[in-house]
Amino acid sequence: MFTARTMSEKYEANRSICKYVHSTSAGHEAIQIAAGMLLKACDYVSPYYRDDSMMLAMGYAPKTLMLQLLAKGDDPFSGGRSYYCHPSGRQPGKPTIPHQSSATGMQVIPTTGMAQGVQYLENAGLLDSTDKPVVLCSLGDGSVTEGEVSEALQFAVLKNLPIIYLVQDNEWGISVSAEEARVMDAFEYAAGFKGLERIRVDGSDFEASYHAMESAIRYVRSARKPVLVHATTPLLGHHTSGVRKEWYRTAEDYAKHVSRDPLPRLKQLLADQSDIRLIEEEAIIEVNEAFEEAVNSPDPAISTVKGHVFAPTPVTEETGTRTPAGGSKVVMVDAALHAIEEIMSVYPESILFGQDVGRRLGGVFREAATLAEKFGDHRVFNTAIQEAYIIGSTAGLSAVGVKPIVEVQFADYIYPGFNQLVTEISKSCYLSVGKFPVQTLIRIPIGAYGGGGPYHSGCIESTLLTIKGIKVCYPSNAADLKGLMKAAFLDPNPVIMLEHKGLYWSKVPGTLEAMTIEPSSDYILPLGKGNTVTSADEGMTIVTYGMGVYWAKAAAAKFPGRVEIIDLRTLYPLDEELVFSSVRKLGKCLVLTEEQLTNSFAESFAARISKACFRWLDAPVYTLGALDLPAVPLNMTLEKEMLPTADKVTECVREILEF
Ligand SMILES: Cc1ncc(C[n+]2csc(CCOP(=O)(O)OP(=O)(O)O)c2C)c(N)n1
Repeated sequence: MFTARTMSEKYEANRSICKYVHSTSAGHEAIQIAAGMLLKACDYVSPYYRDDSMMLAMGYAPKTLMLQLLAKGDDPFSGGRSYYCHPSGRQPGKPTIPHQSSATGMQVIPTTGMAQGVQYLENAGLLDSTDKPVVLCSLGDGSVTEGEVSEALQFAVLKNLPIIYLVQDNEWGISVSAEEARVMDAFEYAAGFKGLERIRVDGSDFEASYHAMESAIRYVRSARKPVLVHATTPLLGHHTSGVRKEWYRTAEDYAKHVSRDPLPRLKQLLADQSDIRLIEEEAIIEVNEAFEEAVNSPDPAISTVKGHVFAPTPVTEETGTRTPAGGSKVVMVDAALHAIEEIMSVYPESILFGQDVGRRLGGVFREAATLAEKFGDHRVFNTAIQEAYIIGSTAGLSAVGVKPIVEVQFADYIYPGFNQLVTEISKSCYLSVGKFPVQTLIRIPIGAYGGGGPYHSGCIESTLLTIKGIKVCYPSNAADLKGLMKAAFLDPNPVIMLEHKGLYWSKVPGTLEAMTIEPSSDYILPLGKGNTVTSADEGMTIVTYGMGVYWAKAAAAKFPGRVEIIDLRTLYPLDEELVFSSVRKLGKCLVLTEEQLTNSFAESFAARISKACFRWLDAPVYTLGALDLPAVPLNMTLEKEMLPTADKVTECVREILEF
């Protein structure tokens, strides 16, 4: 405790050196040290940004923490990419810590996902630990009021997950006081989650904290059920080095907190037993030396800046049999279903969940039908309407070694889960310098057809493609979907599979070719390889994907031999070379999308094509997409008016060819 406090004071005394924003545990030490001491190497923990005492108690050296404080190259957590006390680690002999973001409360879903993963592995006999792991999720009281926290708590009690939620309540959320933010504290709030055991403790009293954490951890380790520990603590430091306490706290408030300082209390407790002065002197020497070494440690090499956006994927070549002799045709929805079935029969660590994908319905498009019967309800199951949990939990599942496949029911409903995708999943690999890539496969039915209406027909690819650190597939036929699904599953990174509902059954006129001979179970199609659907020696290129492929084919039929169609199949990574070489050959190009056009992926790619192919172009690079409306209208005539059609594409192609 004294070491932690000395570190905090050292940082404060050296503000010009400690220039990156940081928070310290000053005031919170007792409960954090108790928690850190009691965790075992088999456990999992998400410390929050104020948990440096917990880190010390788990055995991390002051210097290790200081390397991150100063954003140094040797910072083992993030290589100088993230703030103080944003750890991540898989160190032998210590609990596993997945990537920690700065977003308050957002770690609660991924951390609950870890407990879900532990439970799955344990029940499936796949856990490689003789001890029963527990998961600890640490957070401040100000974060408990966030919506996503309730999704996680609900899931934890529903499934009886082995997790301890440790809420450190200092009654402040920066300058927002407890009275301003809530009518109940975390302990009272937890009472609403049936089955969540609760413990209230004075988190500034080390003995009481130790006993509380010990009983919480013992309970979770044996009962395999969740518990919430509500620890009251004073806040003795600043909110962060950048948001100073004197800006928003009164002298009376601060004095009240100081009167509950855990350090003098612990000293009093140990007065007869230890030579406290000696311990303190040693701590001061250690902190000073560590600080000096950390200060003198080199900054990260500039060349590291682009590293670890993704973990390397083992799938780089197209392999297996795409068109088996004597094979039969399959519609896209069944190709997807069969791909998942084949994956799940080979990988016992794979699970599938989402709304309505369980036994009763097997997906609202029957895209998961029969899977629960085949693999059991523990591997294929329904969730509540919790897109944040469905997406965000996969970060935790992946961290413990489960391979999740999840589904968002309609593309329009990605948004409640979007935060987890951006905040937690996309950044995990980069900010943990490759230690925690998130292996997740997120299936999302997408697109419009025949009166699907608003909220059920939207496209989201441009929004997704603004996120760095995820991959996005958008296949247009059954064989591609099946092959890409396999590659996506084997990819150690987050992959989103956009599955066009209008192509699922080839019922939309002109989309029969979305049905293909079903590839063999060994067929794998790597991400990032486009397909030349029709070739031409003169004329123009249409670059498209998804439903656009069928509009393009219908239009191309009117200009035989003059239109080369490239189906991108994957939007990130993108087969730019295939596109550029086609456009350089033909000199004219249309980028066609189902999305509203302005500021879309299509527009941005068109600009890149213009730049890369400028000297070969005989016309501007055209784009065609939907009208810029906020939603796809329900009425089918209006829908048709909004979206591209084969006729609209034909007109555009004529104009380009005549240019
Ligand atoms: C989602 C999100 N919104 C806002 C912030 C900015 N912010 C950082 S810390 C903080 C207060 C958090 O309070 P609490 O959870 O009680 O933790 P404490 O800092 O008091 O220990 C806020 C609003 C953030 N990091 N994340």
